[in-house]
Amino acid sequence: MTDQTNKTDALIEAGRWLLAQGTAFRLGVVALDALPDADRLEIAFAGRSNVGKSSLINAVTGTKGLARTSNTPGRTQELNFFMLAPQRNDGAAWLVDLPGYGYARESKSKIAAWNILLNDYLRGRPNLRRVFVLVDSRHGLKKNDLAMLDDLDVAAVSYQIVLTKTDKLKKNALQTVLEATQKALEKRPAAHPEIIATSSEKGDGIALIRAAIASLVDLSELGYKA
Ligand SMILES: Nc1nc2c(ncn2[C@@H]2O[C@H](COP(=O)(O)OP(=O)(O)OP(=O)(O)O)[C@@H](O)[C@H]2O)c(=O)[nH]1
Ligand SMILES: [Mg+2]
Repeated sequence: MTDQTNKTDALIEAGRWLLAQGTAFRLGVVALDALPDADRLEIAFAGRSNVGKSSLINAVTGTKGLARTSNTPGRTQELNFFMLAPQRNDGAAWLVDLPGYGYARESKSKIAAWNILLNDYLRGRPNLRRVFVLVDSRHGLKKNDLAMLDDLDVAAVSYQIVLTKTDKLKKNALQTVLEATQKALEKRPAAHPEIIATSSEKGDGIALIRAAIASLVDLSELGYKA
């Protein structure tokens, strides 16, 4: 077994342990002055409306119905804060479910207000350690995704692309979208090089998201023994 495999296996186990510590909904925020204190690390889930952000949070935390999901785009209308491992050392991290972008059916003024809130949050949050940017594996990166990546690159906020709904895709098609996405990230300074392919429905890639979260958290502070 190579070192790389060892490391990955250890992280996957750490991720499994960490997310098994539970997650609790704490607050929904519609204005920046209502954000919780930036006193612990934060990991946010961003992406186009209906891409599967809330579903992924439910799959990763193993808690159906923790984040509200819907067939109708525009379900999540607030920044929803979930405390990871709330019983451990006052909580390990914030997981943040963000409203989707690119949803056209709301009023213009409402969309503008969401976008301002979202951008101000992403640019100004000092404890935001990583943004998972979710992209529908059937569609790949769209114009408004690229605009989001531009903003994150400029703000130097580290992000990682997560492909969603891979159960709806043939294997060859997944490889094609992975390669195209990889290429699109090459010159982007704040992009994490690894892309994670997921299906919240089938569970594919969920362990890798947990491992990525665990890689950011100080596990020894939480009482984890590898
Ligand atoms: N087949 C399949 N459907 C999925 C998957 N993940 C999410 N969905 C479906 O996609 C729709 C949108 O899911 P949500 O999790 O609510 O999406 P969201 O990104 O939070 O949407 P907004 O909050 O509106 O921005 C729902 O009908 C989900 O059941 C998946 O892995 N596979
Ligand atoms: Mg949602």
